[in-house]
Amino acid sequence: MREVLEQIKERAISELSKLEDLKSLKEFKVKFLGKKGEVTQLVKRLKEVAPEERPVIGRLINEIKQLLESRIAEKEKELKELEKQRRFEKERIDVTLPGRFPAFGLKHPIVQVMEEVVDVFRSMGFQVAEGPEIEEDYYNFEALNIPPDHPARDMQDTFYVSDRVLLRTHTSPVQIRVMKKYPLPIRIIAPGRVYRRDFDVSHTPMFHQVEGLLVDEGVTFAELKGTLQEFARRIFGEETKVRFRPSFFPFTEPSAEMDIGCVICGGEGCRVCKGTGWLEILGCGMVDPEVFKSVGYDTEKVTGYAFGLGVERIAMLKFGIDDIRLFFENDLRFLSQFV
Ligand code: 2U9
Repeated sequence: MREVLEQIKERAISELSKLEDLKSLKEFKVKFLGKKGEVTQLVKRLKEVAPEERPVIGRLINEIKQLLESRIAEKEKELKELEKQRRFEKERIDVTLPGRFPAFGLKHPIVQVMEEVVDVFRSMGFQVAEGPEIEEDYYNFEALNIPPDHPARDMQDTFYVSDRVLLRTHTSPVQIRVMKKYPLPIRIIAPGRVYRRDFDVSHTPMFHQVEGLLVDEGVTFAELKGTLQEFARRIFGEETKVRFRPSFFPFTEPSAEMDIGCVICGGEGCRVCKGTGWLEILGCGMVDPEVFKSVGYDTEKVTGYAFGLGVERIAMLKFGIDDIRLFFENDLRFLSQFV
């Protein structure tokens, strides 16, 4: 029996020294000290031992049990430390590695140009005004001296929601709303999306406009010219030449279009300016008294000027782009060039 005890003790200690993780340590504990464990079983075999030897053997069994328990506790401490080290190794962070760069977004070129245009007019004292994109026929057409049979109202140009409701074809209705709501003087710009049934290299069914309106007593065409000339120089450069040509719009009288010296050929004549040396960039004029009548102004006293430009057209000229549709295809190879 003493030999058996000695063998179990030797084997247990040797097995214990080979353990490498807490799971096998737990199994080891069950194997030797568990209810059916090898050491525990020895107690049951005490019957086989001669009665006078039993106390000695019993003590020996207890000693082995205590020895194993203390060795197991030591081993457990050791393995816990080892597992902690292993986990640290696995979770190690190399703080000297170069960072991963997040993908930066940037503003759409149309937004960039629109903000630039808006900032120029804001610096000249204009305030930004906004209004609904789904408009009533009255604000979009009637109040702007565009009668029911006017070609601009044609189903071919306008997206109708119902008889009386449509997608605004310009931002002018914003300015009608402002004039009806606020006292004089009025000095506003109305940037925003507008909609027309049109689609080719220079037209998309949705595009962006910035319109301006200045109303007071004694406003002159000379002030309009000076303001727009300054605008052109701020957007296209100090040396930019401008010229005004007579035109017609239902809501302005007299009306004009402003050209700038061609930014592509410098006025020599090229494909973009069709050999003229000039590029049309906006329309403008003195607000037609008929428009003032619809908002209840005294047309004997009140005068004002207005202008309108297409943001996509300005962006195309600024960046030298010949197809408006590129702005709306959302191809990152195109968009990421406008940093
Ligand atoms: C009110 C009165 C008058 C705004 C104006 C234009 C001339 C014009 C075009 C530019 C290119 C439209 O986007 S485009 O196709 N606009 O030529 N717009 S005068 O006149 C107004 C606006 C509001 C109350």
